Amino acid sequence: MGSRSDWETMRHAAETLEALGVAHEAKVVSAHRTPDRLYDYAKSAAGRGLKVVIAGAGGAAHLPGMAASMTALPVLGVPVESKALKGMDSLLSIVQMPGGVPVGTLAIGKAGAINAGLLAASILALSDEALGERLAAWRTAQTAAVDESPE
Ligand code: RP5
Repeated sequence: MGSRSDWETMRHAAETLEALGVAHEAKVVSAHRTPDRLYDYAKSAAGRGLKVVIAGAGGAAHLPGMAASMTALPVLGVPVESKALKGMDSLLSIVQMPGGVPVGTLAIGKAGAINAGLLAASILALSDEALGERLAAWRTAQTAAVDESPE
């Protein structure tokens, strides 16, 4: 994520991965304040054994796109809700990538962070049967938890 201030949103991605038993790490890597850290992180990600990158940032949210420009791993972008523009700035910064450098962009805020975790797990489950079963169980539990009655 681009800042420690993004953790309140991005922790939902981490918690989702935790619930599914997916190994992960969480780092602050700013495209603007720590460009060298971003370069090192993106360039070394695949070699360190990472399989998917979830990049959350707000405002002029260049982190996901810049990460995607430096790794062939799938990059999932989470637009963090900004104070000034409610995350519309983050969303548009992340989603409007030029053809050739994809970022899979999720919803603004908590829902996007949760879904980034789920989508990362789905990608990993393509080659991990046990994870696929955990993901299916997670979805079944979610369905069972939805009451039909509103009261
Ligand atoms: C972005 O600027 C970060 O991703 C964060 O969402 C936003 C504000 O950062 P702070 O000023 O709170 O560190 O780079």
